[in-house]
Amino acid sequence: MRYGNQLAFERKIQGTFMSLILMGVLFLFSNANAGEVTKTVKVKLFFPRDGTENGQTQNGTQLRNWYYFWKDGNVVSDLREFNYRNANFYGLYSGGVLYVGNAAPKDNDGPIEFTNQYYKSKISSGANGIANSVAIVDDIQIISFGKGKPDTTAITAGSNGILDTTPSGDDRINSNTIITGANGICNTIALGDDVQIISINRGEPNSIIILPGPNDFIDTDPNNDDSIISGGLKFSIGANGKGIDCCAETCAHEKKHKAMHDDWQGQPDWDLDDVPDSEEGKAPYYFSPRKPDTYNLEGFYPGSGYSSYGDNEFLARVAESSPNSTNPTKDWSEHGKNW
Ligand SMILES: [Ca+2]
Ligand SMILES: [Ca+2]
Ligand SMILES: [Ca+2]
Ligand SMILES: [Ca+2]
Repeated sequence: MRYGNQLAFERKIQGTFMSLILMGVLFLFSNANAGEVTKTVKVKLFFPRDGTENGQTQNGTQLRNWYYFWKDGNVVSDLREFNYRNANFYGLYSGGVLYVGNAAPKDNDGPIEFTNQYYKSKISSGANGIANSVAIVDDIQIISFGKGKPDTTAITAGSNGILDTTPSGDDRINSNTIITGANGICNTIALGDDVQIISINRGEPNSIIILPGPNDFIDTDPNNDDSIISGGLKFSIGANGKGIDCCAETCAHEKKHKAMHDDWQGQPDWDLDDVPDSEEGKAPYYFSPRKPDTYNLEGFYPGSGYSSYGDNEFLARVAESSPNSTNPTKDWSEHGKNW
């Protein structure tokens, strides 16, 4: 069995490379030399996803095969609106232009669960048990700054069952224990075999010191070892597509950034997170009108810059779950849908 000579085969492949990519399957005929048997060979050719064999450029940048063929063949429909940038990001919306980068054809990193930091949250006194934060806006301070939770157990009697310690400051005795008194701070050192439950000059750890107030959002930034106790509103957002699916999700994400910009530009935006005041503070996500990164995306992606526009980024990630159309039958990338 022969398939013609190798050189002719290679030339034929080169000449039909483009149509192979677009059609995926082509019937090649060997050269019918005298005395040879003519055979029909069905060939599938795939392109290296991240290579530049397509030979095309855009603004002087060599195009990766995935971008060129998936756009040219309408394999990822949104790509027609995107430029390519040779950078290690998924996508970018900048200066009115949509870009896909070198991560777009790879693996998406979602879904990821994020927790609302401020809606119906509270602030706790932390390990030192002392309120180190002062409530602002309409937040309600239920334990005064510098104090702890009043009248909590500071010292117990120990194994002899007898309280050997005399209370100091505003601490006082309550049924064979010493309690922290009105200031909520332990002012007494245990004597004998008495047990020091709360360290001297501290309060009961992790006491609630500030409530969110009428607007339902914690507006105060916790200080020192104080911390926010979330109200528990969580969402799992983003998507996990690979190849053309990841690319389509990336496009949906960046187009959402663009749509939000186009729809909302010029509207009042107190916290400058590119989500206008009119869109914050409401169901289902309850973004804080005064915090730009309600779900702490920066905490998951340190150094990302999401601290300044995490709420806008959150909505772009939500959009990844609703990408526009792809055509998997025309994905002839290596390791792609037809591999
Ligand atoms: Ca504290
Ligand atoms: Ca509040
Ligand atoms: Ca805002
Ligand atoms: Ca916000």
